[in-house]
Amino acid sequence: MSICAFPSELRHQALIALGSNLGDSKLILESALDKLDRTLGIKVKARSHFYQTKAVTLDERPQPDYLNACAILETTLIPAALLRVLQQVEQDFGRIRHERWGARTLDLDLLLFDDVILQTTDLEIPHPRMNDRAFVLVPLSEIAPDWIHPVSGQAIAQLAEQVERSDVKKIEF
Ligand code: A4P
Ligand code: MG
Repeated sequence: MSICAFPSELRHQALIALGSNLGDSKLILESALDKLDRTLGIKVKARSHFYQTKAVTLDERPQPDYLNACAILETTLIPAALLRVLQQVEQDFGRIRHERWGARTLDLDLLLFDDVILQTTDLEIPHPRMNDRAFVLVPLSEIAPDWIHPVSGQAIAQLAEQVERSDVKKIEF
């Protein structure tokens, strides 16, 4: 008998972050959301505006601004399977992993999954850096302000109030 902590027939809610700072970022983010919505076992229930954000980098080398957004997914997939789909979509849009935090056509991060807390070699939920990042929390608070972060116990709207947001600008397309 196999034991599965996430029965696949149940619908789960997942929050994801999208980022791009190479290529036609607006087209890439819109197409990625379309592709996810057409994937078996995934529906995009809500998406934020797009935001132009200053790149957060590991060193002093300049990078183009990012376009960032967040989305709520409804899914029958377990977290590991959802991560594999996100990574496949990144690759479909030409993501090449050169260096950590390097410029990229598409980055898809799994932020939260129901109220799951999970740490494996490939996947950590909640995303470990989300609470420090205005480029995540500002779009996320548009679509999921009342979602409670299962580790900090704070709502997304509260977390968003605690970050400096001057480098995050809403884009009206
Ligand atoms: N991984 C573990 N947990 C997760 C998760 N919850 N979601 C693993 C997604 N991936 C997760 O990711 C590295 C590994 O993390 C994966 O193999 C996966 O198994 P990656 O996408 O290959 O590399 P990365 O994105 O360069 O590294 P990292 O550390 O995930 O970077 P972040 O935290 O995603 O930050 N500035 C602005 N303004 N906007 C941005 O979007 N993004 C980054 C990347 C840096 N600066 C930015 C932005
Ligand atoms: Mg990433």
